[in-house]
Amino acid sequence: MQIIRNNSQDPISISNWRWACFLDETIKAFSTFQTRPYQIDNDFLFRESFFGSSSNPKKVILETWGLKMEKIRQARCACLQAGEITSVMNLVISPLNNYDLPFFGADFVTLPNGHLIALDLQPALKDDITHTQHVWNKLKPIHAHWQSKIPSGGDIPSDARQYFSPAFLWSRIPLGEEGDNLITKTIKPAFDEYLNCFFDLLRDAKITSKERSFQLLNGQKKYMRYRAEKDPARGMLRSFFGEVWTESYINNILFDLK
Ligand code: DBV
Repeated sequence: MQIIRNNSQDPISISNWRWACFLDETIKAFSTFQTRPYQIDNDFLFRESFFGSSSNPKKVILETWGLKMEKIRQARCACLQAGEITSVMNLVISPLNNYDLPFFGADFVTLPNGHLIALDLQPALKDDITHTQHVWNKLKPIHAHWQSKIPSGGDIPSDARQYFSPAFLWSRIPLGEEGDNLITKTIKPAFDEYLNCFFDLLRDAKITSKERSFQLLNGQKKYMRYRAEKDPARGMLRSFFGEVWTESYINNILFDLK
């Protein structure tokens, strides 16, 4: 059945997409606000392809959800399912630069070798206490509670550290029942608390001075440039959808603040 998505707020319709309840929670959190679709070409709203051997081709589907609203420049989610196992949710909520707010970043990735969980309220200005203190005071105790229940994710690329807060929830979890339980009983409630924390900050955020908004814009652009250059999914997306489409997707949709 041909899936037609005409705008970024149309529901995601990937059957057996592992992370559906996380995006549903995000959509519910936005439902109390006036939101509008984010302009995304059809080529990136829905994309389907096949991979694997010609005798036994497997389907890969990618759909992009998105919106914008007062205080939020772009909220978008890359939703991918490739075959039975590989399942990705890459969610980034980007505030407008005239509010002293962090990015909401969730990178949930299931690959044949396990689940990767990266969740954070990521600073645009990490070394600026005005930008970080009101966030970390709230988030650190939440992080301490949930990180203690899951295995560590191990090292992260050193040049990426400046884009994560001290409350970065980071884990690598094995596939299988044990992993499924951890995702349901620990990752989901943790995600809900990080999301609530972000929306509390969003409601309280007051518009900043012009001078401050320039500082925030520079920090946001640095983050976006880093993520576009170092996107760990580049190889995978190119293998599924080709180089041209992938570079346009990464630079003009996912990390489009240059
Ligand atoms: N990561 C993305 C987008 C994805 C995506 C847009 C559409 O930014 C998926 C998909 N992330 C993805 C995949 C992997 C990772 C890894 C497929 C696994 C790569 C592999 O193991 O083959 C958080 N994502 C990671 C890693 C981290 C993050 C730390 C592991 C290290 C790595 O492989 O690089 N969030 C991610 C990240 C930053 C961030 C790298 C950087 C600032 O904010």
